[in-house]
Parts: sequence; C-alpha cells; structure tokens
Amino acid sequence: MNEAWWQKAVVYQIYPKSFHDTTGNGVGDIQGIIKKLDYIKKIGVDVIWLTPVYHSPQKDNGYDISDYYSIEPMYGTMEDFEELLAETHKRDMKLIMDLVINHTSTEHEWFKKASEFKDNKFRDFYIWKDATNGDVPNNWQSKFGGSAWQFDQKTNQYYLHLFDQTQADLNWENDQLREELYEMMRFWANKGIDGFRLDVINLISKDQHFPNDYSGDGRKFYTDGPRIHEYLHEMNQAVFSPHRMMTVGEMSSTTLDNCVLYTRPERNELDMTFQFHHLKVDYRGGEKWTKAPFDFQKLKRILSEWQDGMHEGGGWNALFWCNHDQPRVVSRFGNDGKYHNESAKMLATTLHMMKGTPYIYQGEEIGMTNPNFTQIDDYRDVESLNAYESLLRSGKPEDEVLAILQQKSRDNARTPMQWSAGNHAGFSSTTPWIPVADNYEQINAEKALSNPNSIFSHYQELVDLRKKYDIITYGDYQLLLKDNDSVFAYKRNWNNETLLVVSNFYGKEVTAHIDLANYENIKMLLSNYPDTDQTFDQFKLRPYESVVYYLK
Ligand code: TEU
Repeated sequence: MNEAWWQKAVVYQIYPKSFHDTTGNGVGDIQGIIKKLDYIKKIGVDVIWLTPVYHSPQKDNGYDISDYYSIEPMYGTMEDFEELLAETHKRDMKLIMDLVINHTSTEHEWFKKASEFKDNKFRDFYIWKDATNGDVPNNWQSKFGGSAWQFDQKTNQYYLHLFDQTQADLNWENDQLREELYEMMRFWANKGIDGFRLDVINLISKDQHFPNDYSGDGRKFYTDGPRIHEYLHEMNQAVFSPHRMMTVGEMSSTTLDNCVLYTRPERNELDMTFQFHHLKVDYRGGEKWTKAPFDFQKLKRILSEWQDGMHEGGGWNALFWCNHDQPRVVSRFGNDGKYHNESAKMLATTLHMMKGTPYIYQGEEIGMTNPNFTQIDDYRDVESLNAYESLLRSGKPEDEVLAILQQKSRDNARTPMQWSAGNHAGFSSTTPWIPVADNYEQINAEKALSNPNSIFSHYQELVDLRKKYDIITYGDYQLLLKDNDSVFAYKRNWNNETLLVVSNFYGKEVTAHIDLANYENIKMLLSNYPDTDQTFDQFKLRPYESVVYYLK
C-alpha cells in the first residue's frame, strides 16, 4: 500500500509563466514559485506538478523544448530549480516535472543536426518522408491546424509535427533515441524529483505505414499506437520503477480500455492517466471551435463510465476539471456571476469525492474565471491565434469568432494568478505578458485567505476529507438519479461504509429523492451552504447546492 501513496494524494499544477513574477519582467519565474510554496502548502496538497521550465523558444510556452538539460533563463537557473526542489521537499511536498517527449523544438540540437543533411545519426531521431505526388506525404492534420507535415527545403523531405511546425515529432522506432531520452529522465530522477507528467504520451507510437486517413485527421494511426504499451513498459523499467517515481500520462483521444492497460499496477507502465472525454461536452458536433452550452447528461455519463471502468479494470484515474489547456471550470460548468462561490465549491466537491487522484490547477482554488477577452490582441496562445485565422477564413464574422475564443481559448487558463487587489493583481510589478482578468479585485488569494467561507477553504476541507476517509480513495462508484437533468448524485461504497455526494448543477432549486432508510447513521461531512440541514432525507437542493454525507 505504501507504494501507492499517490492514490491518497492531491496534486497542484503550476503554470510558471503566469504564477508569480519576482524579476519585474512581466513573466512568472522559479523564485516566484518558491515565494508561494507556503501558500500552496496551506491548501494541503502533497504534490506539485510544474509545467515545462526547460530551455525553450516558447512557441508553445515550453512544450517546445530545445534543451532537456537546462532551465529556461526567463524562469531562472538550475540553482533556482534545485532550490525549489529542496524547498518543496522541506515542506513535505513532492515535485513532478513535465516530460515532453513526443516532440522537441526545431531549435533542439538534434533537430538542427537532423535537418543539415540526410546521412547522419540524428536524421532518424525524427520522422522524415518524401513528397507524395509532389504534395505532403499523407493527409494527417496538425492539432494546431493545417497539415501535420512541414517541407524542409535543404534536404527535400517533409518532417512530421502533430502540433506546431516548430514542434517536430520524435521517431520512437529509433533505439538510440529512446536510450537518449531515458538517460535524460535519469538525469532528473537523480536530481531528486519525484515523478513525471508525460505530455501527450499516447501519441509516441505511429503506424509505420503512415496511411492516408480517408475518414479523419490521422489520429487513429498514432493514438494509442501499435507499440505504445511496449514503450511505456520499457520506460517504466528503465526509469520509473528503479527511481520509484510517480507518473501521470496525458492521453489524447484515448480509450478506457487502453487507460486500464496503462495503469494496472502489475503491467508496470504508468500510475495514472488524464483523459479528456468529459471536457468535450461543450463541443458542437465534436468540434472544439464552436460556442455551445455543455451537455450535462453527457458529462455525468462520461465521468461515470470512467469511474466504473477504471475501478472494475483495476486502473487509476487522474481527476481534473482544469489545466493550462482548458477554460476555467467555474465559467464552463458553473456560474461565474451570482453563484460564483457556490458553484465553484459544488464543482470541486463533485470531482474530489470521486475515485482517483485529484489535480487542482493554479487559481482554481480561488475560483478564477475566464477573462472574457474582447480583442484578438489580448490572446497569446498559438492554437487560439491559428483558430482565429482559420475561422475568419471560413467566413465567420469576427464577433462570432471572438465569442468562440472567449469560451474555448487555452488562454482562459493562462491569465496571471490573482494574488491580491493590488497592481497587476499582485502577480508582477509591471504589465504582464498576458492581460490580468478584470475581476482580480473581487477574486484574489489575499481575499480568499481572510474569508473562512472562501472557495479556498472549501478546497482545504476537501483535501482534508480525503486524508481522513479512506473510502474516498478506495470505495467503488455508483451513479444515482441517472436521468435527473440537474442533479449529479453518486455513492461510494467500501467496508460497509457509504459516502453520498449530491450536487445541483444549476441555479434553480430542485428536489432529489434518495432513499436512506437503510442507514442508521447519517452524518453530513461537507456542504457549500452554511446552513444545510444535517439530517434531512429529502434532498431539497438550493442553487448549486452540493452536500457530502457519510452513511453507515
Ligand atoms: O496538450 C495536448 C493536447 O492535445 C491538448 O490538450 C491540446 O491543448 C488540445 O488538443 C488543443 O485543442 C499538451 C500540452 O498540455 C499542451 O499545452 C501542448 O500544447 C501540447 O501537449 C503539445 O505539447
């Protein structure tokens, strides 16, 4: 059981660029994180996940790495990083780093050498193909728009990039490349870091026929690809197991069956996985770049399928609403106006009482909202800027396009952390690299810390409950009131104990009928209203009301 400490852990995600700036250049830095470690510790979390701080031209904010062995100067030095690690450990927390090994920046030494001429060992570290009939090798699409192939004049071939054209996909078929990557991971393991979050890791194995995809964008030929389980097992044996690291894989468009295989302990691949199906419930016709309300029934169904499926299959979920690629959850599935406080707490409760390891993304714990940018100049994200251009090209009027970005842009999550009501929200002494959301005077950490009923204190309570009640970690999952169109209710059962979670997802009062006649003891553990009835058996839920009961 000791091995699986991470099953009882809660993780806090930091996006350094937007966390805290100590140098006054408008960009967050490592010293800024060190300054805020006590704040993070206060939430009660066990682990910090740091998104990439390696040397990078920052075309995709660090997910384009040019040197795996050094720290991006804008963020600090290797000494700063070592200090951060030591200070994190001093506070009895762990630190995991982001590992981006599906691709490197085209400014990485390997790629520079690879693109010099064909006949060198680095050439085969990437994926090169000849033109097909004078055109791209196949019809695969980049996830950031356009073809996934970029032509290289000098060597007269195309290279594959599933993301930006400056993010060249690595060729995992090459044994030497894999060994270089494991060596690099051991470098960080030996520094004492506690684990890795593995970026789009289920995309590393490509179908070596590179076929045209006549009914899609190519993803079925590289998602959970032919050798993926083999590679993960190899990586595990080479690095994760010997160094006893915690690992969480980011899985793009994956399946439940694969995630069970990725995370069953005896397979020695990964500890847990992020999947995104529950966050695609506001995609109209499966398309992200649309403005649409979210489908509540679908949200319940998908989360429940993953709860049941991972429990039955013996796998392990990473639980999350937010990260640096997703809009803010209180704006997305809650209410960022009148019921800001209630709905942020309700969403947190609904997720944190599920089975899995919860992740909190910076600012989520104070209920940060989407910023509602009104002009394209406010955006920085390469994906959002590409989408803007392509939506305009498709003939959509600009106001509609901006409305879509307001709902879907990744920049919604990337505005500076709101520390106080002071200048630039206390993030920086100067104008930040991306605008601060207008509501920082109402929503900020300083204010949250001085209010016992804050969203922040609710997160503290959720983390605390997880530590006190093993049923939250080990219990099974049972969806209740399946067809109810505003209540999300479920039970967790374990060792003759039951946990009951009932949440109203909407701003209208609703009554939910749940029979508790079989239980002798009913104890309320948590509510997001100060005056919820401790014992009631008929659940009259006020707007966004959410209650947790312990039953025996
Ligand atoms: O994201 C992977 C990914 O596919 C998405 O979450 C992506 O942002 C979405 O499909 C866009 O619609 C990871 C990182 O989290 C992200 O920040 C990087 O841009 C991406 O990989 C490439 O490294």
